[in-house]
Amino acid sequence: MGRLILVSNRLPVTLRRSGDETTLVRSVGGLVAGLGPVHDSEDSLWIGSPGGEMDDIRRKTLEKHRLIPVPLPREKARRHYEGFSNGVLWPLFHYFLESANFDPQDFEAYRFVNQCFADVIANHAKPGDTIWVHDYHLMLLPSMLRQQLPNARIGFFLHIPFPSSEVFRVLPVAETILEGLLGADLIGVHTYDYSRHLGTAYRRMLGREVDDDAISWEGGRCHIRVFPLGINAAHYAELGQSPEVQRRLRSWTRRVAHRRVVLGVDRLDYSKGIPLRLEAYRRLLISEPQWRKQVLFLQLAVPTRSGMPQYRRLRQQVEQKISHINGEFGDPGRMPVHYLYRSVPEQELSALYLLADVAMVTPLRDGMNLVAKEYVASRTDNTGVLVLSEFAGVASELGEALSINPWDLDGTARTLSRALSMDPEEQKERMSALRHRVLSKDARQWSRAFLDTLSSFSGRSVSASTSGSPRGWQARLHREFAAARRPLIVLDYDGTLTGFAAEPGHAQPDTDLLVLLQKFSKVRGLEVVLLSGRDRDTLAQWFGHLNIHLMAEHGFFLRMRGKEEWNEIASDFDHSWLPAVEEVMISYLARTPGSFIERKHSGLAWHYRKAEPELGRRQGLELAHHLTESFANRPLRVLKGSCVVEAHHQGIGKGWAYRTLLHRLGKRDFVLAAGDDRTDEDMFRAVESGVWSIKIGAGVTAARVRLESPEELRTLLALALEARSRNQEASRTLTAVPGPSKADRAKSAAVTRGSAGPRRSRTLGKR
Ligand code: GDG
Repeated sequence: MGRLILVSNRLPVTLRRSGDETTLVRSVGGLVAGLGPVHDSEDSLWIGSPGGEMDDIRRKTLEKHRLIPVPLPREKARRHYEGFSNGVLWPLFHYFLESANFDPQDFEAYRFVNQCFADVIANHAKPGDTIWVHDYHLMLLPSMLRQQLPNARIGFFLHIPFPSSEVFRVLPVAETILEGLLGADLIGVHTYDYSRHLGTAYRRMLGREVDDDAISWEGGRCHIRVFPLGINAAHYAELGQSPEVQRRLRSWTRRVAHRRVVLGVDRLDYSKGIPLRLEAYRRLLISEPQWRKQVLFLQLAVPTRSGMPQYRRLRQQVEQKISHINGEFGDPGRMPVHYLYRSVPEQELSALYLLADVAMVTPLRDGMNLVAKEYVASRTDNTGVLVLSEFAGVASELGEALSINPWDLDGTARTLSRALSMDPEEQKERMSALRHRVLSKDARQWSRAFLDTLSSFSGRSVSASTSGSPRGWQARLHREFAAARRPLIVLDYDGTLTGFAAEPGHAQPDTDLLVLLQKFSKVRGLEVVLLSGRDRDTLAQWFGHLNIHLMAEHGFFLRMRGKEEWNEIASDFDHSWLPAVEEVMISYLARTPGSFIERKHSGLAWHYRKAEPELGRRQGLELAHHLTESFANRPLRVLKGSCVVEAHHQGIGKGWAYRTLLHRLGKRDFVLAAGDDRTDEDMFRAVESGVWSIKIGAGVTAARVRLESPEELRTLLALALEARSRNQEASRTLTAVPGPSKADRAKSAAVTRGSAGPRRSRTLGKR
């Protein structure tokens, strides 16, 4: 088992130096609250910038706690943190479009810092380690890491919202950010909305298909999943009972002198909605004056990003608002708002959670918000009311809270009044339901769920050619091919032997491919079949001069090598549904600019790869649904491929074609079958064990092995050919040495009979 490498922009501590002594103080914030317990209990390293000067003593102190600093030049670090991360991504992702100030130099620093992280991580990572990158400061890092560590297991978690793609696309470097994330095997977010937004951004901005919540790209598959962060709820419940917290609670209870307490706890950030919350409270005091002497609003605001002008302005604004309210409604010794601008120890926070009759968690936007969960976890006696903004990620989990829209000031004031007057029965009912939810999923479960999912995906998304022992299977395949007497090679064309072109007609074979196929066509005993979804004319035009078999329209037509005519493999199909399906497709053509229909003898295909991606995808889904439902009683099969919806006769498919082919060609002692998309999966499922079924590209597959690209397949084929000619050369010169042993031949022949047999075959050339 490898180690876990946690990566965040800042290390979770601040170093304090007094005299000779260096101590660590844990930082405050949601990310540290979520990951701290993971680091405490795992064999992990945590890599991040130390946020200050570094020397040997500091470095050693950090290393004792398994913390690895990433040294950053000061100006780059400032532009990365204040400039791009918190000056652009933070406001934009929280829907403060006008506060986002994009400066290309800041983005350059962002890129630079992400690269510094990649270099430090690459120096520390060992094979088998899991790298888990956190948050918006490091969104280019997954792909940078993938370049340096192609086989690494890489996860990414975004702690803040991912906005609607309509907002995200405002960002001039939005595409680069999306590309930067693709290097991760798994991207985690807090809510379904964020995952949907992210998927839409990939579709609309990069034109990527998002299939089964995953994006396939040239180097692998990147999954998007929802993992709502939890807290260590048992800890909060216990902490509240400790003598220290109880002492602090008594002291506060004396100070509030029988008033009801409304609590706000936030980093002093504009996303948290503190000024509007205060204004709503003010409106309550105006509209329901009886509360003026009975309520204390206690706002704990933790200093954050105080170097940035926006945050300094926010502080002024909040403090002015508070003095305004206190001036308007306060008496000496009895102010309606009590304000703490500092970070307090955990015991103090716990005492405040216990003290508060009402907690107001009213952000304008928040990725999750852990304060809401901490308040709930602390209320072991099921009293207290949570007032919660509908714009916090946590709102999707905590339905029993009193929900508010923070912009609706009067509505919020009314809800606050309702919270203050709620009878104990209703409080108990709501709070116990909330507690049940918060206690059922803690931070440990969250990290477990993420890491388990990551390990289940990263195995599949790494291609077989780069995982395990790549040379192992390829060398074995070559040996078996070299020794086979009656080999068969079945190849799909588009996406398998060549890449995709925007126009199907533009994907003609290049000379290299034709030369390669020509060489194969001359190998004695070998049968080569091109099994494609394309029509007869195209295949005949491109490959008709080669001495190989051609199968068109997924095997509906067969042209045996050396022959001119095509045969319909089965002629008793009912085609009467074709005109009606075509009519439906024409209606989709009309409302989807850029789409087109391909007419084949055995069916129809509606392509949308040139349409606006999101529109094409939606129409494609709708068309597939429409055809499946409307023609349920007809013998047709609807297939949704990559930017295409196909309707063809039921029963026709590459699996069926493969079986028919074997029947015609007779038993084979070696079979290689390669393809890249869903139609080829039919064939992969139909082949016997022992067959070399090869999936080209990413995605879940039934094939035995995987290669990344058509180029890799071509290389594999060329080397197989070489191995075979070497073998024949050797058997000519070493006439005294017998051919493959009887036993080997028997094993090889078993391939097409459905028995795996031992995979290794001996060859003359290798002896
Ligand atoms: C980001 C996202 C997401 C606060 N004051 C003190 C103190 N805290 C602790 C709280 C809580 C944490 O800080 C704040 O977490 P939040 O989740 O509320 O907010 P962010 O810092 O903005 O966190 C957020 C989070 O990441 C996790 O993914 O939920 O949406 O914005 O744990 O208890 N802790 C101490 N003293 C304080 O004065 N000790």
